[in-house]
Amino acid sequence: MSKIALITGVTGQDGSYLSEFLLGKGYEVHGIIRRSSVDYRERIAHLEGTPHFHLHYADMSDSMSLVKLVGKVQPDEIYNLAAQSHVQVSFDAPEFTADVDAVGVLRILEAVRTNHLEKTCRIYQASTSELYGKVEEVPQSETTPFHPYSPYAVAKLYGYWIIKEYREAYNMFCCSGILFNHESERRGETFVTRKITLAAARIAQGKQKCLYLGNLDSLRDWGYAKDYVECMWLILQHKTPEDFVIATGVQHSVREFATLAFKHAGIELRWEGEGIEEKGIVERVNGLTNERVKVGDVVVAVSPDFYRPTDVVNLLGDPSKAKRELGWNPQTTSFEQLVELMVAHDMKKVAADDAAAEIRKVNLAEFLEKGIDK
Ligand code: NAP
Ligand code: G4F
Repeated sequence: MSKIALITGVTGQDGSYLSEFLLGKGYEVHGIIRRSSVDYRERIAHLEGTPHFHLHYADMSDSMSLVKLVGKVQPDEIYNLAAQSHVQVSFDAPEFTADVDAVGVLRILEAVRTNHLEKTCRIYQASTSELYGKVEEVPQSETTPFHPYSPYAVAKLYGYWIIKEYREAYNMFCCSGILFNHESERRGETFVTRKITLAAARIAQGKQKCLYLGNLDSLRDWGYAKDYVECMWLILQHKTPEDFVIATGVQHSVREFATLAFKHAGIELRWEGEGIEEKGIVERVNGLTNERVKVGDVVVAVSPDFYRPTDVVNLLGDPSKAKRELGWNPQTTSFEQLVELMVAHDMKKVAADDAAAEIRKVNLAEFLEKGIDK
């Protein structure tokens, strides 16, 4: 009998990689999707229609939908990845963020209890390094005190504690993976890494003039999402339910990420100025096929629009426990490889998007010429 997994957040970056990973292990995978007026299933489109992969409508803010679905699917494992996951957006929509990211976790736990699955169903909660927030020590490990520093982090802290509470109160196998930032070619386009790799590709291809960013000094421990989903599974296969920090143990600034990304796109940068006045200026170009990027052009500038009311600026994880107890290798993909693969992907994507737009233009021109009513 194959194991049954239920993934909330299946359409997200991690949900899509985790689905592939679990299908590869022979699982029957069920995912929760939401109704949307536009197509948001791009990341899992290649899995739809394949055997053992099933999608169901439900919502983290709708208890009844979760209770019914858990009863129907009878999962052996639940991976609770669904969240309003953007920190800056959580300042604009704090109540929604709390509902989905905090109370949503409680709804999942109660759905399992209501269906009397608490002895058999293991639950993984997508927790976050944002819990460390205004950090109290560097690097951060499982014993570092939390100091959440955004509405998102406060909501996720509730999720962390309610998981721990149900583990202790009801003896449930539920755990939090405290994951540090992990990125990929499937990363949402408004997170800083993907925003940079897409902009570097567009600027290199003459489709954009300048990239506007916020805090360039912010430090992150960036890993590759594909490596991290394995850990989610390993945490649920562990003999006892425990929480784990998942990180690479290597730290870089936003500025360093941008420098390397532009380099892979064929643009060497030098930095001038400080704070709001800082600029990334073209120092040298290598192998670009268009002549629109010139030495001396300002291609990165700072905009206060991307500053946060409170910003987390020094995240560095200590993955020793995961290494020791799960046998996980935190350096499978290096920072340099991560940046390179994201830029290579986005260079192709930008070129392909242009080709697709050209085809759409031709189709539209033909359509207009022929006219729909004639
Ligand atoms: P993501 O790409 O933003 O995906 C979030 C997923 O949650 C999407 O599938 C989204 O569905 C779903 N979702 C949002 N609100 C929902 C609701 N009300 N009901 C049902 N589904 C809902 O996030 P990710 O990067 O894959 O991250 C996965 C999880 O790990 C999140 O909980 C995030 O907070 C956490 N985390 C991420 C990182 C990281 O660096 N990536 C680090 C630590 C923790 P739609 O497609 O319909 O919007
Ligand atoms: O890419 P970010 O938006 O990711 P952030 O805030 O670290 O959150 C991500 O990682 C968390 C794990 O630590 C997850 F829990 C969360 O769900 C999400 O996946 O921003 C990274 C840093 C911040 O300090 C931000 O201030 O980059 C800085 N930054 C500078 N300019 C920018 C920008 N961030 C964004 N999104 N856009 C900018 O233009």
